Amino acid sequence: EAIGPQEYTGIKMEIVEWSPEAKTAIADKIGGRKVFLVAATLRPETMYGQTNCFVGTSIKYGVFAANDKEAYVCTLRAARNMAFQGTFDVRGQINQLTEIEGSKIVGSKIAAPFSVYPEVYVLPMENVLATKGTGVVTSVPSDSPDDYATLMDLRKKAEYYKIDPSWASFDPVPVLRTPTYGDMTAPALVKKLKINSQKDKTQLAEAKEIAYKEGFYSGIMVVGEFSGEPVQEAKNKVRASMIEKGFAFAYAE
Ligand code: A2H
Repeated sequence: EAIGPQEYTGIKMEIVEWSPEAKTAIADKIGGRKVFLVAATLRPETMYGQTNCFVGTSIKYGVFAANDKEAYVCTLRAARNMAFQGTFDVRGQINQLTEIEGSKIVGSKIAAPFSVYPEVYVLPMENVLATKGTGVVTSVPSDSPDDYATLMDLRKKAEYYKIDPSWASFDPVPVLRTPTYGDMTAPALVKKLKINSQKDKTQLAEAKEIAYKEGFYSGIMVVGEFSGEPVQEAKNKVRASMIEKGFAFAYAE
């Protein structure tokens, strides 16, 4: 675990279409605001490869007014942090419009900024921690072993996970290339370490470590505005570009 503040990027994923259950729960509570799931990531340069977004099914999420026009879905814990980071219109104050369980958000269609797939779905992940980031994880299966293993679980057992198979049908796309693992780092590591599912936490922790180091120190972008540039340089450029376009904001904890 990192010591000292962790600098995340909060990715704003606008709700394009609520799941039927969420629609009923949210209706009339948001005052006409646009609603965004906010995913916390340490890898903004990989956002081109988003294929879905993950929530924890038993996590309680709040819908918080950022201002008169926008509301953000995240944990109360994250909203409290955001309130002191200039994210909301009134500093230090939280305006919770309503609350919703993760299981009800699953199946909602959302916009994934910068992704080659402009619209993707919200899916369940077992290992989402309510105590880290925003409790919302955007999924990049090309470069995150956790995301890839979870996506494969969902495809294998759609019924068990109570999802429509079409929601998990977006294939991983190449985002960056490394000399050792090519342009599908996470799938290569999942295979190499014989990871069978999101439940293989020990091997996944090792794969995550390798993927992160390999991508950061040896990766070259193969997609987007900074294609051909080293990940080390592209990382902050992609982040700045997303923030400038209003698709993201800085989030620390
Ligand atoms: B990362 P750290 Cl491509 N529960 O974003 C579980 N995981 C969470 C989380 C939560 N509440 N909040 C964020 N995360 C994930 C992209 C990515 C990430 C890639 C590769 C590796 C990677 C796409 N998912 O993370 O414990 C988010 O996934 C491995 C470092 O604070 C976030 O960045 O170091 C990362 O874990 C933050 O983990």
